[in-house]
Amino acid sequence: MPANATTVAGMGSDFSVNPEIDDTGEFQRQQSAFRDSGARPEPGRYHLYVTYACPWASRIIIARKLKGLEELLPMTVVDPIRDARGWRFLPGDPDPVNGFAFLAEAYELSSPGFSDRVTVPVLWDKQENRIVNNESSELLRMLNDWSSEGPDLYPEAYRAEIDAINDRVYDGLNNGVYRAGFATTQKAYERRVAVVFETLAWMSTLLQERRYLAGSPQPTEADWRAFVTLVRFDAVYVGHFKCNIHRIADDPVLEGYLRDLYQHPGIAETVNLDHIKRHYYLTHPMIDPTGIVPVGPELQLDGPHDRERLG
Ligand SMILES: N[C@@H](CCC(=O)N[C@@H](CS)C(=O)NCC(=O)O)C(=O)O
Repeated sequence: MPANATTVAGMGSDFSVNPEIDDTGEFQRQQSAFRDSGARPEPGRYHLYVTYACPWASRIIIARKLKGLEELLPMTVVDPIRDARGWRFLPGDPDPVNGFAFLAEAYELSSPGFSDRVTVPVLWDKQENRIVNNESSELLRMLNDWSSEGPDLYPEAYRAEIDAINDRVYDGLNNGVYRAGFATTQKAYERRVAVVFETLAWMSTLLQERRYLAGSPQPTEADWRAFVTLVRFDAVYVGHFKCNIHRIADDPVLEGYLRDLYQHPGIAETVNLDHIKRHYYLTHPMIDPTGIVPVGPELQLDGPHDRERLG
């Protein structure tokens, strides 16, 4: 956590101020605290806490679906709207494991006095009553290893390429849009929005020749990590985070790539644009104090993409 940051995990902190801003107005994401890895669990041992709103959690919802892990790993979806008390469970989807009202209770039980930000996704161990891991990049690999069903999301032959692409996509796109959107100085915003669009331009060039980012015949984790940001881009990041140099829909290559991934079996049902839009527009009062959720845009995610010709 940056030196001058305050915390929101503790109740009563000022929710209208983003605590992860450094002295230059730049957003610095906190490090995930729980980093254990788990072998394939016995059925009933682990539980997943997620939200459809969050791109990091969505990677895990996608991996769980693609790897056929829905029975082994039950999941609970929290309310997409957060206040100063953090993520909370919905009356219609209560916490079946511990009966918690807030996800913060899971953090407190795992690490008494935990005072950093309470984030999703969370992998919970029902046997040991604690969080195993809350870092989506690691959870993605764990879920991939737990099942031979579905595609290998981190195939050996493409690992070096996937790692290099992930690094650039994380900095420039996944976290890049947050750094543009959460910037509190004009300079920091302009610096970060430029990086976002340089990254998109680089991806667009790569994807003119390749159907998927790492050059593999099937989508890998590199594609799903990019997808979760691309699918939120025109609906949220263009307006809410001011990443508005152009839309994804204005770039035929990126739009085709996004549609191709969206139309992959099982993926559309992991995308909940209502939760996504309500989360961003109602949870960041420091950016959008009115809390008005935009009606549009009309997305064409089911439209043609013509990407099969690339292999
Ligand atoms: N490093 C984490 C980041 C997760 C994260 O930042 N999640 C956001 C939602 S998109 C969150 O829960 N934020 C709560 C907060 O900032 O208070 C991961 O990739 O799993």
